[in-house]
Amino acid sequence: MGKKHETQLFYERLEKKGVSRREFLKYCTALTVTMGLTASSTGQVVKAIENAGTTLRLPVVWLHFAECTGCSEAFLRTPNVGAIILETISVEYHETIMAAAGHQAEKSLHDAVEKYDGKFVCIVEGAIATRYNGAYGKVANRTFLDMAQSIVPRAAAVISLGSCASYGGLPAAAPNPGGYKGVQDAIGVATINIPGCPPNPLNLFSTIVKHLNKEEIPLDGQGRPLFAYADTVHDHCPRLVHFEHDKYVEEFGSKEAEMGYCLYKMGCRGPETYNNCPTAKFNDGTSFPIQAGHPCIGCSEPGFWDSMTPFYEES
Ligand code: FSX
Ligand code: SF4
Ligand code: F3S
Repeated sequence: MGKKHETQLFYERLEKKGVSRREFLKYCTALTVTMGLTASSTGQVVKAIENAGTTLRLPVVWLHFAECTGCSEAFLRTPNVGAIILETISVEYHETIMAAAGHQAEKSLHDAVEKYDGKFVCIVEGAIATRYNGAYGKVANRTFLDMAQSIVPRAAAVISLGSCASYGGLPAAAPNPGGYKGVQDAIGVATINIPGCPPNPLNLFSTIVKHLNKEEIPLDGQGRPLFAYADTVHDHCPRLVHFEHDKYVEEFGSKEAEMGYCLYKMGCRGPETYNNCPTAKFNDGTSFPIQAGHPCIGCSEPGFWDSMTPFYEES
């Protein structure tokens, strides 16, 4: 089959999932911006995705450990981005969206790892119990720890999606009786971390596109891609003007202080949280917590359930 025909079929498949070619291009532009590239690079991004959607279909093994599945939800509830991701990669195993169950599902996992040994991308959601030989978390009577130790090192790249897989997240919150940890800490394999509770699907997709393009993905000291996590939420917050205003009013004691729109006094952790929420936004670029009136709770920072609480109190 000719390349041109393949590309046409790719767009037809997207169309069937409700994503028009025009919308596809719109998302490619959003991705390009998220990746910190100039608009002139959009063509390259389009090509990479087209290529992946036609000839390549990057094999992905998606593991679920201890988590709430909010990370999968975040991308499945962004239907167009979700559809494009699913047309670009080939998900060989994903407990939430696969049709197979029981022994059949276990066989799919085993077969995928054998068939794509050293070639698949492993996306992990959720933390891993490490105490008592991992007894606190199992799938199909196998501990998360054992699964991770045998599957993760065989991947070409490992993406820890969400704060649980990245740093332990909620399952690792004190007192953490099961000794939950993020993937890297639990098994000592380097991971690309895309934290957030939930993380932004655009950041996942941008990472996948960079991987497809064989680009280097510079990370910060916490394993997060710098294209998404170099700045704090506060740096680009739409309420920033009121933050300064608030400080000013505080100093001069005006009544307006209580009416300030900055959520700092409600415990906003934007100034200490690295994430691109104000620019990438969620739900197809609709909004993000602070825009919706909720303070940032620092959900992309390691150990935030312990270090950022009590929420709603000024730090
Ligand atoms: Fe954790 Fe994701 Fe928070 Fe939930 O899988 S990052 S609890 S949004 O679902 O892992
Ligand atoms: Fe900073 Fe939060 Fe205030 Fe925004 S709402 S300006 S992130 S403190
Ligand atoms: Fe999380 Fe704060 Fe963004 S709570 S979603 S990092 S605004």
